[in-house]
Amino acid sequence: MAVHALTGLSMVSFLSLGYLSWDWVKPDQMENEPFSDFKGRKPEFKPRQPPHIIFFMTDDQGFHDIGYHGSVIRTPTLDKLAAEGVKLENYYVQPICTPSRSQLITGRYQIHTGLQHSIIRPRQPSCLPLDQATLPQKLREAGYATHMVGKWHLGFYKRDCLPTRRGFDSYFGSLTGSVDYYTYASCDGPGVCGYDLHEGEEVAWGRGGKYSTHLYTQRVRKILATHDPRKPVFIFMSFQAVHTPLRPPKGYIYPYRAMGNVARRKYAATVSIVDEAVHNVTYALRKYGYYQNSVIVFSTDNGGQPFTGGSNWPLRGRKGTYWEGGVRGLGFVHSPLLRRRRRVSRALVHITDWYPTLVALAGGNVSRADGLDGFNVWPALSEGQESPRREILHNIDPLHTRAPHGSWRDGFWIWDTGVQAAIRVGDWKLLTGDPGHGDWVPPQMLTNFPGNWWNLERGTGLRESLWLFNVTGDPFERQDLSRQRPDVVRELLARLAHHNRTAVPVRFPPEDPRGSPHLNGGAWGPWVGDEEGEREDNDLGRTPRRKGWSKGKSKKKKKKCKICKLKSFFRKLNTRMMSNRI
Ligand SMILES: *[C@@H]1O[C@H](CO)[C@@H](O)[C@H](O)[C@H]1NC(C)=O
Ligand SMILES: *[C@@H]1O[C@H](CO)[C@@H](O)[C@H](O)[C@H]1NC(C)=O
Ligand SMILES: *[C@@H]1O[C@H](CO)[C@@H](O)[C@H](O)[C@H]1NC(C)=O
Ligand SMILES: *[C@@H]1O[C@H](CO)[C@@H](O)[C@H](O)[C@H]1NC(C)=O
Ligand SMILES: [Ca+2]
Repeated sequence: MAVHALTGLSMVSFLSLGYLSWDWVKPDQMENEPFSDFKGRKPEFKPRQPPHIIFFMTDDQGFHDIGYHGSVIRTPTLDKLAAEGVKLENYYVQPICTPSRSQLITGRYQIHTGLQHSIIRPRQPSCLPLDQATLPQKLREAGYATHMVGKWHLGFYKRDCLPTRRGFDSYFGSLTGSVDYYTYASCDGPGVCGYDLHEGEEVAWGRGGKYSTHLYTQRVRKILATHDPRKPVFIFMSFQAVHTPLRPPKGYIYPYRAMGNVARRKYAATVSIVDEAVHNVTYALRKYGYYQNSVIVFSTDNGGQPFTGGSNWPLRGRKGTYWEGGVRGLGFVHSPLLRRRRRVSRALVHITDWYPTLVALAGGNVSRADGLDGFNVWPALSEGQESPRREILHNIDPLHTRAPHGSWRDGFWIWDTGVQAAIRVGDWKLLTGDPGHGDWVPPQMLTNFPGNWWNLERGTGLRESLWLFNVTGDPFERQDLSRQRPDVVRELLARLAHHNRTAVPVRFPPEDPRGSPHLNGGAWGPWVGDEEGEREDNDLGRTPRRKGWSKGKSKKKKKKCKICKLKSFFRKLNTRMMSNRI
């Protein structure tokens, strides 16, 4: 009882500090104000030459972890780019890595790719289905050079799954979900560690040692310096930051030394390095003549993890949950090609929308026949038109542990509320099953955070299996309206049932011990041969083969020495590093 009183009290004091106001969304910046000077113009805007597209994605950056959302974290570059562009303030991503990335790159919901459940684990023989066309493939068809730098996390058990086989001309980065920022070691349980830095389809031995945000920035700069700006380029810069394990260089921590909370301090520094990276890349865009004809998109992949310094305040929940804190994304578009700049957009936008939006912008070909779940939102972003999107299926995960209190009866015999699912229709959001911890974690001012706070809030209020919110009026999900509005509940349950009828079976194969790095030269990489892979997947389309994954004998000797050093390093690895792999 005392515990709850304390919680309530703290909440009240945070409320009175004004944290709950959306004060960064000024009413005069709203998109639906009348703009007479644009009336009667052709809605589509086609630049003479397709624009260069730079897509920045951060990993686990929380809603409250950017300067313009009132954060203590300093992000001057991101704030400026966003202020000059269009801030997306009704923008949604998926709650964890693989799902968000799969939806970005296919324009489809997970129920249509089989990736409904969890992430792809390093030893799982699974990857983004090969019969799905990808965003870079489409841009390549439209004449783009396509480059990816950074985190993949869409599977790699065979060569055909690698980024260079899924539409990217070049790739430099890590294939698994979480690596060390300097050593590029990635662990999948105690003792199952391997090197994970790749150049194209080869292990990039000897290229580690440098902090990844700097390393990746250097790579993007090099691409921009060597590419001919007269040919359109797509660069997907997929930061490893700001995922754990947080080890920012000391110099970047210094400005945050006054922060009592150590996790938050390191996290803040990590975000600031991303800000600097975006500054450097934008500088290179200008210097090498890309900027005037470029579209820059910035997006997080999922909500923040308060346990390790992230913050989604004042939203409910965190990374890995279907509460707004897990799925409401940070994002903005910056481009000289935007027709109406310096705006906050409240248009409903989802991560699946980038695929059709960017392909259309590139002059490429997307048709209804492609079966996309995304919409072309460029007119909404660029001109403030209404979003064509009315609904978002956040997910249906039939493998997630059943909510103990859920039943078909609670779902009016329309839906089994034991199943984890969430959907947004207009203002309404409905959640069923176990959406994950639904706590509101305030900014980490407490030195001993998360300790005390976490224990107070955790696991409370999960007796239910169905919630309904007017997320437009109540973005913090404080007022469950499911009892007042059974009519709306039934409607949304029917939408879930409708979507469920289009779902493909979940792919979540058991781990394959052959995937262990110690059986593959000390590195993570494809372990299933092409022939075997073909037998397994002969129902799926494939892209043409290229020169293979190098296991050439000539290289073995050189590798071995590196492996000895790495192996001894892996033995010393702290196992705590593995606690946050998603
Ligand atoms: C940005 O560029 C400056 C100047 O070249 C350099 O010192 C800094 O390390 C770069 N930062 C990143 C994150 O790449
Ligand atoms: C677009 O793709 C469809 C099939 O995917 C094809 O029939 C059509 O000819 C293509 N259009 C253009 C302009 O390439
Ligand atoms: C979703 O569809 C599957 C396959 O058709 C079915 O077995 C399952 O019962 C459906 N789930 C719900 C909650 O309706
Ligand atoms: C949701 O709340 C907003 C703000 O209070 C209100 O304007 C809107 O009409 C509500 N939507 C529905 C469907 O009731
Ligand atoms: Ca993530």
